[in-house]
Amino acid sequence: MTTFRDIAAQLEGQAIEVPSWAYGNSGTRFKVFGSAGTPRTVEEKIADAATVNRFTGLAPLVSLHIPWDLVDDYAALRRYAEDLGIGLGTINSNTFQDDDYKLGALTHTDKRIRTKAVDHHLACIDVMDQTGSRDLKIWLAEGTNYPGQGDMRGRQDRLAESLSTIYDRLGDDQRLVLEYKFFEPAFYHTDVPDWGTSYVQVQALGEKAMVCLDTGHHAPGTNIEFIVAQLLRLGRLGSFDFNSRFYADDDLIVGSADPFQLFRIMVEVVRGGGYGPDSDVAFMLDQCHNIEKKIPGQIRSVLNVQEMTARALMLDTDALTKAQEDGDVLGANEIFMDAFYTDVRADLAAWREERDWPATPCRPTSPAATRSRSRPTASAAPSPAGPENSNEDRRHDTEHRSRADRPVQPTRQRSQEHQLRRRQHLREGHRDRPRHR
Ligand code: RM4
Ligand code: MN
Repeated sequence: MTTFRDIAAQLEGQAIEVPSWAYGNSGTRFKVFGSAGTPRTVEEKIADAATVNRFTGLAPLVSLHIPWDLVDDYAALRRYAEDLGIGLGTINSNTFQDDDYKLGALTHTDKRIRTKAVDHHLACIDVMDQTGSRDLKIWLAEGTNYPGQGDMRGRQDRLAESLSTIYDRLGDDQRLVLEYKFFEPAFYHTDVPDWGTSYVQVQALGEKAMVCLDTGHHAPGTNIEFIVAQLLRLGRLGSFDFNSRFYADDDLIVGSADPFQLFRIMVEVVRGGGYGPDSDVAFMLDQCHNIEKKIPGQIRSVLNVQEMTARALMLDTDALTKAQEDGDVLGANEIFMDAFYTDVRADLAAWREERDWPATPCRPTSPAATRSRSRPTASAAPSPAGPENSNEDRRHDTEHRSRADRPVQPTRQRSQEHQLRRRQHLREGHRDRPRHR
């Protein structure tokens, strides 16, 4: 019987990348609800991401979106993030908010527009050179709404050509990850609708091109863990965009709609070598928090991933393999379910407390932690409900004093050193190891 103590060491190096856009205001197409303390600048988004990391020890990288996170000096932004104890992660391109791209970007029939879209990605790689980011993530809002509207085959060919120009610009330690999504904003056909299409496209590019799996981008009932298993088997699972959905792509908190699905995914990740120091898989959140508090929402999210990872690690794989090979259908399923039903929350909370990472999923700060510790920053001091976006200095957009100007009390030395090692490990992309298993 596996106990929490047996697997605790394996949780030590877990890293989940948080998206800068999770901290900004977002909404549905009906309404965007503003919230007090919402970041006004990239720096403030990074500061919020750093708060999530200080409370969880789980989020050492923040992913940026170009042009939403445009700044003049990315080297300075990198130093700013590093001073707050985190690094800059994946760079996300954007070819979905420009009139020119109404009928396509990388797939457009007009060479001028294709070149413009390719150039945007080359500019993103310039940013990566300065931020030290490993991954360029490409999600395309491309497709058609009506049968006959476009030549689907020709669009695939143009996509391949555009991607190959982008790929050629990548540095040795950089990667391209191609995300797929089965519908929206196009509703008849999508140019990269599924893992198979993404796989075919990245396979043609070379070893530095991988598939990005966004958990929200599948039709209801899709067996996502099978896709995880297949992509790991093929050596092409580059990254996750974690989130939850009930119907369409709604970017809700990962592990909230179906924690069992997240567990099943993590089981296949562990099974396929996608977890741990030898893995190159990036675990990212792609979420928005429209009605809930954003920093606690992100904390809840990374802790959900940690919790399901712990449960997946507790699966008794020897017993499971034996039951599978014995043809013991019910026994195998019971072993699987036993791991899922093992409640690790108290063990995890105690484990985090030992590391000065006091967040718990329901109460970002445990009562014990509140009594015994001073908080990392005055502005991040948790209210009874936990750390929030309630910084006085951000309450009014007209007031320009930035929270970033405030001194940040460093995390405990041990945590910081650990984080630095982990960030370096992530950046290096495990260069010396073979990319494929
Ligand atoms: C897409 C996809 C991408 C995200 C855009 C804004 O649905 O999930 O990852 O960057 O939305
Ligand atoms: Mn995504």
